[in-house]
Amino acid sequence: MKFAFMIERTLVILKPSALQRGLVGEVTHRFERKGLRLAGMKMMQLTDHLLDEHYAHLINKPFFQRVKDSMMAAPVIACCIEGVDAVQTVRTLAGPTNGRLAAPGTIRGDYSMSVQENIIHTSDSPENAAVELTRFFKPEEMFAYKQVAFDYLYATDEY
Ligand code: IDP
Ligand code: MG
Repeated sequence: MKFAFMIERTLVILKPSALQRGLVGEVTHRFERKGLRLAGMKMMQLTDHLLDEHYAHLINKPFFQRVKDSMMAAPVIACCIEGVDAVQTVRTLAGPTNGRLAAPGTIRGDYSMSVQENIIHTSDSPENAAVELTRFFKPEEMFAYKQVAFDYLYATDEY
């Protein structure tokens, strides 16, 4: 049988805005309830150097330094989240960049009034997810274990 979907891992960062507004539990809860598996989670203080790499695609934007400063204003929680099509599923749960335009029911739509202060980072492709997870996690900080509900989350042709 040819499988159409892949179990993927993606990087989620709960930004300083999530920590300062007390939303860590609420946001994490949404991923758990969806059925995604938490493979890694840690608090860390981001640095200018790490953000130069992480936000390299924004380097010529006028707001580049401001976005980096915002990401360093408090610690963040980095999460490795796994599931079938996890990259796109997590992007869909997050909603578009601008919290004011994000639909209710999405994380940004429910908790953000801002383009910059938009609660979470999510990897935008499986290729970038792999690069970003390597940047933020050591291999031993990402855990493989069987989710007890796995057989009730997917059909056998979905992974
Ligand atoms: P994404 O987080 O939805 O993938 P990106 O375009 O990758 O969006 O931008 C990364 C982050 O940079 C955004 O989440 C947001 O915090 C910030 N950002 C993006 N565009 C703007 C802008 O026009 N003004 C201020 N901040 C921005
Ligand atoms: Mg992005």
